[in-house]
Amino acid sequence: MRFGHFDDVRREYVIDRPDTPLPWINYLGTEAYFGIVSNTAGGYSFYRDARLRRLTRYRYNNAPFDVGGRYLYVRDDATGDYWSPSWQPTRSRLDEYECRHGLSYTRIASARSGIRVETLYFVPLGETLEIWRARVTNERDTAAELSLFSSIEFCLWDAQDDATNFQRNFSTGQVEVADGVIYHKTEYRERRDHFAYFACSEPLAGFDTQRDTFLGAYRGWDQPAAVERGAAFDSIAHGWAPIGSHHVRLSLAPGESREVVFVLGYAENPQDAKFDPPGSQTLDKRTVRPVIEHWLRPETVAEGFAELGRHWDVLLGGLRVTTPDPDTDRMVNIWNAYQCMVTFNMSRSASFYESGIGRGMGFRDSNQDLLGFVHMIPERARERILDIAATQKATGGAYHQYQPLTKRGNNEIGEGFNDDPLWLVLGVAAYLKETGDATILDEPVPFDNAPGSEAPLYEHLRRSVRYTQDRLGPHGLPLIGRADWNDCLNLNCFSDTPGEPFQTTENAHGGAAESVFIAGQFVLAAKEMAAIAELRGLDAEAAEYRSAAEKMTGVIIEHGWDGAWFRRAYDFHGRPIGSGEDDEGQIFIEPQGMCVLAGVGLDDGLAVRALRSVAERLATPHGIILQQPAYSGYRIELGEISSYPPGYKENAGIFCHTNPWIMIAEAMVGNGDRAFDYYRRINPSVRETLSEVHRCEPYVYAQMIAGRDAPTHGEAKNSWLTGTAAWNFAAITQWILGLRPEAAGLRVDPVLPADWPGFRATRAFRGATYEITVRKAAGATGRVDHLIVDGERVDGTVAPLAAPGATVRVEAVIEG
Ligand code: BGC
Ligand code: IFM
Repeated sequence: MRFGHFDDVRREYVIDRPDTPLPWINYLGTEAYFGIVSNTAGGYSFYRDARLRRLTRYRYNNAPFDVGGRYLYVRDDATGDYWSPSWQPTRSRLDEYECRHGLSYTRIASARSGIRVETLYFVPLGETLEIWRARVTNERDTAAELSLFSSIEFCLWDAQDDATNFQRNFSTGQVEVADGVIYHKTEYRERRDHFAYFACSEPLAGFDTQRDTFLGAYRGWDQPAAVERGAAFDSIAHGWAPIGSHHVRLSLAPGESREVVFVLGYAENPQDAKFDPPGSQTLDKRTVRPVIEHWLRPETVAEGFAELGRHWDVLLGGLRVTTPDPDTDRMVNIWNAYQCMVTFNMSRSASFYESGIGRGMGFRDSNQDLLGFVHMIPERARERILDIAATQKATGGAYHQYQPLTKRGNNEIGEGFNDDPLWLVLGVAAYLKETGDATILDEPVPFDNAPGSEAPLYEHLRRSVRYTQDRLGPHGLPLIGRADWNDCLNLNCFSDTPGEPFQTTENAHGGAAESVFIAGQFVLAAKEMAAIAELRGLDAEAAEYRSAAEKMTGVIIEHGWDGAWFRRAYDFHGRPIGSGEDDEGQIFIEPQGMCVLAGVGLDDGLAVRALRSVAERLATPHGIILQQPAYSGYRIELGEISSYPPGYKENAGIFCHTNPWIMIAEAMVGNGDRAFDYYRRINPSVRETLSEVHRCEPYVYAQMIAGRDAPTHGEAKNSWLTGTAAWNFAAITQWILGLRPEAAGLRVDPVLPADWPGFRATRAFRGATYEITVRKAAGATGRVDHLIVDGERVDGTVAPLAAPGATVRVEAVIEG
């Protein structure tokens, strides 16, 4: 069952009924000002940091699930009938409804009783504000006397404090209303540096800024008193809950349309601003007034919106594919790339499942996100890498997260996830291959942001590798510390006394438990380091990295192989995890993926054997499960993984992030059919027809799909902010389609499904444009042997670097 359809030409997903199984959301903003918007206009906005600069208030885990947002109300002043054109919050019957989620904009259109309202929400490039453009049309054959009310609820900036510190918050809210603009100036009294504003292009019939006046006592957003009576109260908030609401009256002749523009924005005064007379609490509006006036003009809005579209043309234009599979094309060309940009901007901070409070930018996550967006915005990838590296400690260790506004490591969560440092190597390697910009390696970067501690980025990478080498456990495998990629595999948790709270053993090396996953990741990272060292002419060092990779490969084969698959880890007591020796958690997906990616077992058949075990034991029609059998009860020595009921999250859920590792591994062993089959099983566009089961948005990946042990097998959760986006993008574009950026050029080495006749692609790379055609004989399952580059034969599969601006034609044929 579907709740909408894809409009690939307009790059939109069109939702045609408001009651989707879950709110289906989109993101506004591309640079510094961001918003989340659902298909019924729910959501909130923030400037840079969803925790520290939250503009509008949103209550998570609400009932209904999604209430609070960018709401308009229309009132027929002749009858008193009123409704929300976005359905929520009044949920009145609508004669028509359509929500189009596009690239950084959302358009919600609906009609009731002959009044059509179409609202476009977007953030113009280069601005710290959002536009709501409401087009109200009278489709009746009589005149309509209407009222239009806007509404938002201001958050008192720090969203964590806003949600908890009511004894203070109920007395701090302050607003100012001047020339029809509502200013939210809580905190201005003390800091004088930031405020929000909410403006409207029409003359106001009234306004409200006090929530309880606008709504009325004991009423919610579905039934505001001001809307019901058809007149605002002109309330001025003092403490309690400041809101912004404009009241506009519209007289529309039959067939007449009117555009009303609302602008919600964030402003910062210059550091040295001394605008106010001392002691005055009046906002200085000189810098924002011209901005507001500019954006309230419909022509400016139209141009700003067109510019946003052009921005996306450029971003997405760098890689376009035409394959025999429309679901692949749609995801690669539009939605997967878009999701990669959103995860770049948000990391794991703000979605409808990540509160924007709990988690900042993840060290591990942000490095992996690079894989998905580096080709679109290499300059920002560079900046991101340097920000991340600056949070690294001198030991090579990494804070697990950092706050985007301060760019400082988060002390509350701290460090000790022992995979973290190695992701920096893999992120930088991806950047280097895409851009060829080796200068980044010489950039001075501090440790833990401490002034004076700067060392070249290359030194940070060295320390990342050394961090693992300095922390090896009893079998010579890397110590896992608090956890590795699997946050919930907490193997240093134990209690000697049953019934007592568990402790985390923190000795100098972070416990004794070891990770085969980190071992695989180390092999991969050490090989990347060897290549980077060679790039710098450090051949001896490169050789050391290669031999370290080889040695670790040996350790994996000796202690990490369980007979038919790679083991997952050893617990604190030295017992194998992910082994046939246990009756639960016998096989985990992560080491099968990561070890094969690193090349372990490729020559001796272990890789193929491990992948066969994955197919036999972990693959389901809804994707590949993280581990089997699920843990039936809590096991203190495994930690959080066993806290989930079977089938959810890390306890045998389909953790989508890991599936592309297996797709890549299958491609590496030359199995195109299976790689692509796995790709399709979790491809959201393919799953669109199962929307009543999948429940999350059909245009983006979710973190998890319930595994076969769950009663809701196939149900997705936690959409949008997941490493799944970047890794699937890498799996399909770099491994199945085989277009891999490398130091020497663009590799074209696809591993395709047998029944494909080939595909075409356009790939921007190092300033040149590669027009690629791959043809394949029917049923052939082999690999490309040589390329024809601009008419000349090139042995192997690397199309050499070309002059910037050049167009390079690459042809490849798979014959056997
Ligand atoms: C959280 C878990 C969660 C995991 C993955 C951890 O940091 O504690 O609840 O499952 O991250 O999202
Ligand atoms: O690897 C983690 C990621 O950093 C956050 N989400 C869950 C993953 C698996 O635990």
